[in-house]
Amino acid sequence: MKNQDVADILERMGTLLEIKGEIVFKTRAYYKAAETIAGLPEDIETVRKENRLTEIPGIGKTLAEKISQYLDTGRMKAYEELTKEIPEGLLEVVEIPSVGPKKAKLFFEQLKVKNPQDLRKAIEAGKLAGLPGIQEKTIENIRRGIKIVQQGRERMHLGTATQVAEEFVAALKKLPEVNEIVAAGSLRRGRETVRDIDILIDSTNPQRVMDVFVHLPQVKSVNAHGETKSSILTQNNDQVDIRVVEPRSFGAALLYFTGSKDFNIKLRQIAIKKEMKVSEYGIFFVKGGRERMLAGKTEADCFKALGLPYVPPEMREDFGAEEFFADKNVPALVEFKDIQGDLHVHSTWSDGQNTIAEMAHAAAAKGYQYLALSDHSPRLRVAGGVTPEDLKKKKKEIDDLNAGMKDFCVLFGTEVEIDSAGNLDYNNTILSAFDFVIAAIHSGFEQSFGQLTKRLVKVCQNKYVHAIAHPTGVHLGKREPYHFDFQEVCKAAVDNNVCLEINAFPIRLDLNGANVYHARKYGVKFVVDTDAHRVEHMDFMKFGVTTARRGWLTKKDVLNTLSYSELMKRLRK
Ligand code: DGT
Ligand code: CA
Repeated sequence: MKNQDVADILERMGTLLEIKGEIVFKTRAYYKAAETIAGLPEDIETVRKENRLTEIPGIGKTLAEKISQYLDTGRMKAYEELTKEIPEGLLEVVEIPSVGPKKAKLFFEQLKVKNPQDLRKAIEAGKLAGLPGIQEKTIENIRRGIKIVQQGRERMHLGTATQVAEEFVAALKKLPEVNEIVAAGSLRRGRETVRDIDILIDSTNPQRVMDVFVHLPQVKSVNAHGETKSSILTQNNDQVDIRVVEPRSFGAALLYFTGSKDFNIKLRQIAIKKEMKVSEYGIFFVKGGRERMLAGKTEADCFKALGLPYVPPEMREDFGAEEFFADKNVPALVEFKDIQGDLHVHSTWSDGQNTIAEMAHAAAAKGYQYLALSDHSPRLRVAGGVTPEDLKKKKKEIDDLNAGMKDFCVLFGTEVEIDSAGNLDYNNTILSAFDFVIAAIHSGFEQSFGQLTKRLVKVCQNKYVHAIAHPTGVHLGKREPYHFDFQEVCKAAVDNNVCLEINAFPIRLDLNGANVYHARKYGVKFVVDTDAHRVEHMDFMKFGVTTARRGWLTKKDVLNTLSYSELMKRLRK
């Protein structure tokens, strides 16, 4: 399907036109078309073949011609013409936090900035100071933004890493020479971002595995092609390393290459005390310069040989390690199968792409018992928040739908905006009508530490609020978390019976594993939600569960592991 490719080029076209200074009407048309095509439930090429492009809302004759040209030739003439005028590198400038199209236009026109490197140089040379509307603080924010983007480029989201790894694992698994194959490293630990993918293989014919690997179609360049180790870059510049090991060492190698480095160091310290040695080849008993192999075939054998219980990969981080090695207690971590529903998804009532019915049927098909349609409130204008009048219609739609569904219930929810003073966007009468209220900050991130803390504490004290959405506001690789007193907010959440969200959307993963680990110690309870804006996004739940496990959560720490009836009892505060 080329839907996403078409959406991407239209989106880029819109941005370039915006930098050029085109009227909003025109740029908006490109953005809108991009969004519609990205969410199109059928293949755009089929639509094109059947001459139905102009039947797509927002696609007129001219746009349809451009799309057809792109589908036929892989190029769009209008786009290429435009990039002669407005350099493509500006698309990256726009992506830098605190920049956006208006400032990109200003820097391009006044300073001939054509890409992020130019912008960095201009900042270093002090050229931004004095430009209209550019304060000292703006320059500082842009400088930080450039750094965040750079770091973001060095690390993939867990979502991307999972997808890339799955492709390589599937391709290599087909080889009869491959016995076992596992993606290790930070990906196996479920870390929020991943620098490179480390794949471990048990095979009797390493040479053949290496040869097939470096010639896979996903490979753009080969960094190393050895007898048992190879490293490549994908077409998207993601690094994938593979290693072939002997069956008798597979478990030890998996343990070693899963890491984390800190966890490995702690294991080694334990081993030394027991006159043992841990390496990627096995666990050895060491005495008088002689070594005897104790374990290595499986990870479980290795832990056992060290006198330790099996530690799930998600727990092998530096946070929590002290606690684990002190009392060697491994809690029964929450599992994907424990999740009974999703409490934060959107529909066409706000900025979602699917109707309530489409979302509900997809959730029911996953085996969930419930789904809360938590659409935005009006204050978030870009997301088309639901007005109080429309809420009545939305409620009616939900009631009608529920009447026709068996063993499944749609909850009437909202993701309500928190204003700069910590007040909510709906009044208490309206709020009291919802089954589920999750409160969220989408603006005013620049407030002081004290203000943000007060704002979040105040929200916890509102008796209609059940949870706080994406509590730190982080956008991985794009925006840093906002700063507030985490402990203070956790305490307020516990005191007022408010959950903190683990938002499973891969660019968020907010709270992250470390946050969750600490919040749990303060007694916080959690909801794990996907923030889905269309049906497929509900698959992100697995990343949320991984994050919950990284924070050592058990089933009872997570609200949406409750059955429908237990959940409803808990929601009536
Ligand atoms: P990443 O790739 O930065 O997201 O994180 P990891 O954890 O995948 O790190 P990576 O790819 O450098 O190495 C994979 C694993 O190999 C790592 O988690 C632990 C192990 N490892 C790598 N270098 C060392 C080392 O110098 N000492 C020890 N003990 N273990 C190491
Ligand atoms: Ca890695």
